[in-house]
Amino acid sequence: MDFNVGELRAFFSRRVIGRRIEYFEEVESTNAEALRLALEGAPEGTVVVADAQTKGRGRLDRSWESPPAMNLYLSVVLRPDIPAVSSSLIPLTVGVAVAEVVSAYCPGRVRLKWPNDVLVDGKKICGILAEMRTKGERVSFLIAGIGVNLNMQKLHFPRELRETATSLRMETATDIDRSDFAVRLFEALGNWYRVFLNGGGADIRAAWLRLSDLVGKQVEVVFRDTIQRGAVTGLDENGALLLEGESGLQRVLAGDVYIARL
Ligand code: BT5
Repeated sequence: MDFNVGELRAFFSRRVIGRRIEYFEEVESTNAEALRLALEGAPEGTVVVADAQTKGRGRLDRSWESPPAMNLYLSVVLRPDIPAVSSSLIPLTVGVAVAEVVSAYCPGRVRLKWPNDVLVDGKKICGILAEMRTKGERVSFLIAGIGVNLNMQKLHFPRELRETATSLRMETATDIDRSDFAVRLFEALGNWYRVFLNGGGADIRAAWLRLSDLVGKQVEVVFRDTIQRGAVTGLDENGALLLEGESGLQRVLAGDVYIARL
């Protein structure tokens, strides 16, 4: 089940996302490769895809398991002409697009976890890493990195991830065609990115909130050595998580969310 990059290039040559596709057997990180291309002037919609990553990155120096021949690791160069402060909605936009595609394979079982995890029945199937470069107060470009576990089996995961991570194959008991998934993903990304550019932030937030199932839940958000606690009331215009806690309404900009045990 090879990744058919030729088919993908033909299909997306006239659209924004995927108008240029760079495919590698192995890279350290598709985000690093996309960053390099973006600094050289690669156009919006350039996608870097790799069969394997040797140093797949998560947030905060964490790593992303990226074995060859089974999953999708890709990074998209975006060049929205917007103030940097308005960019935090982009990772959520990407999350909604991924969740929509994963939902086509396992309807009703997909949830988003703020800011950027896609879960199937509570287990992580996709991580998103957005990295930005600014020019003054505006976005110069943004790299949206997406790792989706497609055909990984339990034994391919390191032991410590076996209870918390999953793949589409594990959830559906069928082999997933990576090219098919990529076609659907590029289309969904293109559609939702257009919604974002056309001022559809409210639609994105509504779609995200519907998929997250977090509103009203009591959560703890851990960022480095700080913890914020409260009940989720929604997202603000920029995608920050809103918590109603003991000290009033708080905006959360970064961190990992845990549903509090009461
Ligand atoms: C993320 O970080 O979830 C963002 C991951 C982004 C990966 C993509 S792959 C293409 C592109 N190029 C890159 O170099 N990166 C992007 P974070 O929320 O910090 O979660 C990282 C944590 O997820 C790790 O510490 C593990 O606990 C867990 N994890 C690692 N690999 C995993 C996998 N393949 N599936 C599920 N969970 C994983």
